[in-house]
Amino acid sequence: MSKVDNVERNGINWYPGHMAKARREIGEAMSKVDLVFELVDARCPEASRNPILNELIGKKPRIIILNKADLADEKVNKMWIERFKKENQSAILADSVKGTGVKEIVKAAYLIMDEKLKKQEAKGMVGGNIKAMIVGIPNVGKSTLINKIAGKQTANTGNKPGVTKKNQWIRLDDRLQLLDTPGVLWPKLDDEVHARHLAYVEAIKDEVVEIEEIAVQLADELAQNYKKELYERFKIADDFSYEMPYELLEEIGRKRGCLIKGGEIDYNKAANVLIDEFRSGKIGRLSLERP
Ligand SMILES: Nc1nc2c(ncn2[C@@H]2O[C@H](COP(=O)(O)OP(=O)(O)O)[C@@H](O)[C@H]2O)c(=O)[nH]1
Ligand SMILES: [Mg+2]
Repeated sequence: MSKVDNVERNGINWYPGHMAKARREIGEAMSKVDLVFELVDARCPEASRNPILNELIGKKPRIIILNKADLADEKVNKMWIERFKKENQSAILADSVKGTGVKEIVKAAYLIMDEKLKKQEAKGMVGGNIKAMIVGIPNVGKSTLINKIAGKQTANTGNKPGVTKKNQWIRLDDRLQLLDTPGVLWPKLDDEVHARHLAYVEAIKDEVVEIEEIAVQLADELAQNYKKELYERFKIADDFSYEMPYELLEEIGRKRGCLIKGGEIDYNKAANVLIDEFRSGKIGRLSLERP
């Protein structure tokens, strides 16, 4: 995929001007913080990162938060944590809706900022502060996490680029403060497999993807890694096999009575059923990427 394709596939949300604005605004916000929480989707921690952050973050420490861990495969979650540990990268599993992981986030922040706090103390600064911000692509749960932390609805919703609101600090703990507005990075689409994963988890809006094509690929991908869960959910016979990937979506449609006049399969309906049930975790806890 070319750069132009990237932009076009980003469609309504991400024009080059948006990206430039996001970059600039995150860069500015970055100069006010000591620490960055990089929020990614636990189901696809590779696809949901954008390496542009490496440029913006400079030498500041980061903590990777694998959010929506409740929707991802527990075994695979552990594998990702192990992997980041090996790379000396602090990483935490979180469910921002329930608030699971928030305590660990605070703990990890103190651990990573220990040196800075000690230096502050040595200089006689009592109650020195750590300032942090959340950065991530759309739909990873940035606003949900900020709202959970703040305990009220202060975070921006929607997928506006950059850091759009006037800065306010939310107190996480006596010495830890969080910028109330997240940095919104654009989803990176130059890798085809990653772009697909981003579509499954709705980091790319449904309006700008071919929903039936995406569903055919999702069904096929799940059949490879989570056949049991997929077949059980849609009551597909164990011995069902297919040659062309679309035949699996067809079977899902058949099982769910997604039909149009004349008894033919309504692919669009079947696609929406599969994608909705994947996103809501009804098929099971499913990870799209393993380390
Ligand atoms: N299951 C689950 N859903 C989440 C989690 N965090 C956020 N969500 C949902 O994901 C959607 C996008 O969240 P939002 O905070 O708006 O994402 P943002 O675009 O990064 O700010 C919303 O429907 C949230 O309820 C999580 O940890 N687990
Ligand atoms: Mg948001």
